[in-house]
Amino acid sequence: MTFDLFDNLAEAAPEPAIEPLGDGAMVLRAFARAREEALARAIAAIAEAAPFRHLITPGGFRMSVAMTNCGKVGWVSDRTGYRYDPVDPQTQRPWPAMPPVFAELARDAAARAGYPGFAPDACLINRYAPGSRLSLHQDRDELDLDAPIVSVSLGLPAVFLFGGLRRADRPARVRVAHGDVVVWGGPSRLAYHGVAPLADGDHPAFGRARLNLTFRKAR
Ligand code: MD6
Ligand code: FE
Repeated sequence: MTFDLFDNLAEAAPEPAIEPLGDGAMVLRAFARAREEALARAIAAIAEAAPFRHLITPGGFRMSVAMTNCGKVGWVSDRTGYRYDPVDPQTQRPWPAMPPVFAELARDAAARAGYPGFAPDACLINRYAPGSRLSLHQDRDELDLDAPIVSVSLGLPAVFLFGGLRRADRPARVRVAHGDVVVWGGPSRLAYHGVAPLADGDHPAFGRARLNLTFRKAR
């Protein structure tokens, strides 16, 4: 047995499992793939109870991304501002509970990225149709900025925009595909980020859509 064999195997690996994105931020390629069917079923059940809707920004614009939530609190926007709300303003009921497969995936991805013990209390579910986009923003409505954010991409691939701590910092463009998980914390926790307009396509499991789950510790 020679060590050359191991060198060759390492070189043949398709791509690194962890791709650094910035200080404290990384992409775990295909990390959610093994749980894709359970995730798809759970999303459908949540959307039955708390339908996807296009929120209005405080400035009065209708968001092109459709959103819903699960967990103890949900992220909502209206003319009065952004907030985490324990009640879905559309149904006047509590948000659906976070399914175990969601919480376990988020915990495992965070641990893999170096953030053990992540216990999210909120999951925002974004649905993108071709052309939908999310402009550069910071996630700063959470009380606990020590906890990371875990972001799961499903369905059509997208270009994730990852900037710096100032809005004017030119963002990197990172392709995120079905099953990829972005973990985001520490010095990057308040980095500006967004999603470029979704290109059209047809995904075998999700059709003409991208779904994104963002897990947070909001309270
Ligand atoms: C999206 N994601 O990927 C929107 N926020 O559809 C986010 O806004 C986001 O992916 C914080 C950390 C990771 C994210
Ligand atoms: Fe965000």
